[in-house]
Amino acid sequence: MSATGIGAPVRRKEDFRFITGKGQYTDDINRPGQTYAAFVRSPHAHAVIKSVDASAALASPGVVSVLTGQDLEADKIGGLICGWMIHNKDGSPMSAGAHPALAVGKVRYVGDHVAVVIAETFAQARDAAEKVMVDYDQLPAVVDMNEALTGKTVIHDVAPNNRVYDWHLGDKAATDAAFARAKHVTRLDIVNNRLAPNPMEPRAAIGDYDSGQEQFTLYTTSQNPHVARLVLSAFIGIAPEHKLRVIAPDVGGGFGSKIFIYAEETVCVWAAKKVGRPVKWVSDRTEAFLADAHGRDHLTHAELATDERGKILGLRVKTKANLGAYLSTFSSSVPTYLYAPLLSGQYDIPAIYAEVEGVYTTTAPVDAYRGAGRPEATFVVERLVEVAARELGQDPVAFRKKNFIRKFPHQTPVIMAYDVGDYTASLDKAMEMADVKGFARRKRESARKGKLRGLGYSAYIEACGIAPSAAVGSLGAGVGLWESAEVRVNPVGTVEVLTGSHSHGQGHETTFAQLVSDRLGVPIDQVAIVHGDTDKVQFGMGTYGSRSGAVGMSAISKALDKVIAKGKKVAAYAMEASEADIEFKDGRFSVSGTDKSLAFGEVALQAYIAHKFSGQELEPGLKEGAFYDPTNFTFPSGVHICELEIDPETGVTTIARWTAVDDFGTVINPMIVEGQVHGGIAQGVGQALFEGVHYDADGQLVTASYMDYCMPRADDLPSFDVGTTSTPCPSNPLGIKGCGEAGAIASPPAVINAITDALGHEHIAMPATPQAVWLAAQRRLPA
Ligand code: MCN
Repeated sequence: MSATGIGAPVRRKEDFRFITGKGQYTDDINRPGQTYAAFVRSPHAHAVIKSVDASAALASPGVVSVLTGQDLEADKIGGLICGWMIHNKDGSPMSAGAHPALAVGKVRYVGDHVAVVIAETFAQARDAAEKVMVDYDQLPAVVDMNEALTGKTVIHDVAPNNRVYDWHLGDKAATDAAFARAKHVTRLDIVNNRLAPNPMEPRAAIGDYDSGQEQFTLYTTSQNPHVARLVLSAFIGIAPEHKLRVIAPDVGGGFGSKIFIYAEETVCVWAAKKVGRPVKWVSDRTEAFLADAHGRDHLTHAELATDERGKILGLRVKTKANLGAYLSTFSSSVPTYLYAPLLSGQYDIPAIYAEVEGVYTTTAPVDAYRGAGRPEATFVVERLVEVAARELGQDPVAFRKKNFIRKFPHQTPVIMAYDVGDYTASLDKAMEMADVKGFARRKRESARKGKLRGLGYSAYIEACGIAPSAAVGSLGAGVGLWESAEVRVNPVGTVEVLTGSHSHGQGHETTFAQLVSDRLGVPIDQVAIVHGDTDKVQFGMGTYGSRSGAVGMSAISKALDKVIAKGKKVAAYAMEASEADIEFKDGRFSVSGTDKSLAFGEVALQAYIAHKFSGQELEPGLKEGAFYDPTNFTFPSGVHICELEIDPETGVTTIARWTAVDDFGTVINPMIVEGQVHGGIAQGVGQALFEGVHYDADGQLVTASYMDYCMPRADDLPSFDVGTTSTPCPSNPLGIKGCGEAGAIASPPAVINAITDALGHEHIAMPATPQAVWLAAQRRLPA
C-alpha cells in the first residue's frame, strides 16, 4: 500500500480549507444587484387561505416584490414532484395531493409557504413579510396517524382517509402458515421517533437570471445538483435544460435533507427572472426545524414466530409511516422500498410479510434522513430478536448466532439478494473488543455504586450503493441510479476528475484522489476532484444512500481503466514498441523485457504533443469518461455493542463503552471511514436518547429550536472502539460497501437493548430521556 493509495489513512485534503474558514458556501456567494427573500409561512397547521393582502408589505422600505401561489399558477408552475410511484395492495396507484411551491387555497402545516417577499436587504424582507396580511379560515389539525386515518379531517381531497397508500411486501399466506406452526410468538409495539436532520449549514439558495443569455443559475445547498437541474427546469419550464445551471458549492452536511426539491429553490429561480435581479434566501434554524423534511416517524406492530429451539420461522410487520402534509421527493419510497426489504436483517427468516400505510398529517413532510428506512427496519428486527431471546430464556448472542444467515448468496423473502458477509466474524470480533467477558464484573462494580449497567447488541445489515438501475426501476423508481466520471489528464500529468457525486462532509476530495493516485501513481495533491456544478460535470446522480464509494468511485475506476489503456497506446508510439508489450505499474509505462520506460506524466505530455503519432489512427489527448451502473446493492453489515450505566435516582444514562465492528468490504481510507462511523453513531445515539420532533394537538411545532430539540453533545458520547471485518463486495470493481449511514442504522437498537438489559427488559420507547428511564427504573425497583 502506498502512503496515499487505497487503504491509507490519508488526512482529508479539504479540511484545511474548511477549518481556516476558506470554504465557499452558498451564503458566502453574493451576486451583483442581489435581492433577498423572506417567506411568509403559515402559523396554522391547517387552514383555508381566504385572501392575501400584500399592500402594506409592498409599501415597506426596500421591498421589490411580493409573490404568491396565484403568481406561480399564472406562470403555469405546478406542484413539486414526488419521485417514486407506490401501488396499493389492490394494484391501484397511491393518492398523492399536489404540492405547490407557494400554497394555493389551503395551508397544511405550520411553516407551509404562503408568499415570498423580495427586498433590498434580508432585514427589510423579513420586516415586510410580517406585514403580509393573510386571512385564514382555520381547519382542524391532525398530527396523530391513527386519528388521521379516521378521515374526520381531510388534508388532500385525493386521499379521503389521509391514506396515501397501503402497500405490502412478502408472502402473507406463507407467513401466516409459519405463525400457525410457531411454538412462540414475540410481539412488540414500536415508535420510531420523528427526527430533524440538523446539518451544520442550514439550506440556502440564490436564483440568478441573465436576460441577455436567457440563462438561469441556481447556487444551492444540494447533494445532487444535476437532479435538481433536471427537475427544476422541467418544473419551472426552463428549456433547454442547460439554460439552468445549478451550482452546489461547499455544502455543510445534509444527511439526506438536501436531496429533495424544495419550495425555496424553485421560488428563488423563478423570482429571479420575475424581478430581474438575483434573489437570495438563507434559512434560519427555526425555518429549518419547521420546513426541512423530517426523518423516520413510524408506528409499528411487529411479531416474530419461533420454533421450540428458538429458530425464527416468520416475521409479520404492520407499519404506519407519517409522511407529513405533502409527499416530499423520496418520501413514498423511504418507508416502503428502503424499509421492508431490509426486515430480514442478518437472519435466515423463511417467511416475511410487511404492510405499510403512508399517512398524511398536518405536519412537515417526512423524507430520507441518514439511513432512510433502514434504521427503522434494523430497529424492528434487533428489538424483536432481543426480546424473543429473553422471552425464550436464551442468550441473545446465541440466539442471534443460531439464526444468522451463513450461506451466500442469500435470497431473502423480501426482494434483497445478499451477496457476501460473515456475520459471526463481526459478532465474535466485537465481543472480543468490547471485553464482554468482563461485563459481569463491571456490572457488579456499578451495582456497588447504586448504578444499573446494561449491555446491548445490534447486528445490522443495510442495502446501499444506491442503486442498481434495473432493481430500482422494476420497483417503480422510474430512474436509473448510475454514476458518471470523467478523468482529464493534463499535459503535465496532473489529473482532474469530474464526478457526478457530491461531497458535503464525506471527504470525496481525498478518497477519490486516493483512488487516482493508487491507479496512476500521481501524487494526491496533483489530483483535483471537480463536482457540484452542472456546467462542469455533464450529469450525475449525486450523493445519498452511501453510494459515492461503491458507485461514484466505480465510475472513476472504469474511466481510469480507459486512461491506462489509452496511455499504453501512446507509450507504444513514444517508445516505438508494440502496444502488447507495454506494461503499466507504479506510475510508469514500460516495454516488457527492456529497461525502456516512461513516467505517467511523460506519456501525458506525449498524448498532447502527439508528434510521435501524428497522422496515425490514435487521437491526441488523454481524457476518458465512464458511466457505472451497479449490478446489485452493497450490503454493509456489522455488530455494534453499547455498554451503559443508568443512575436510577436521576434516570440519566451514561454510555460507558461503544464497540463497532463493521464490514465495509475494501476500505479506501480507514480514517475517513472511522469518522463516518463516529458521526453515524452520534446521530443514532441522538435518536435513542435525546432527539424527537414534537407537535402539539394543534399542529404547532413545539421543538422548533435547540432549546427544545436536544442534540447529543461530545460529552454524551464515549470514545468509540471501531474495528472492521472484510468481505469485499463482488458487484463493484473496488469491492467497496458504503459506510456513510452504518452508524446511524446500527446504533439506536444497541442503546435501547442496553437500557432494557440494565432495567430488566421492559421495552422503552425512543428517545429514552432521563424522565422515561427514571420512570422505568422506579417500576423495576422494589417499593
Ligand atoms: N469510503 C471508504 N471505504 C469504503 C466506503 C466508503 O473509504 N469501503 C469513503 C468514501 O470514499 C467516502 C466516504 O467513505 O469518502 C463515504 O462514502 P459512502 O459510504 O459511499 O457514502 P457517500 O459518500 O455516498 O455519502 C453519503 C452518506 C449518507 S447517505 C449520509 S446521509 C451522510 C453520510 O454519507 N451524510 C453525511 N455521511 C455524512 N457525513 C457528513 N460529514 N455529512 C453528511 O451530511
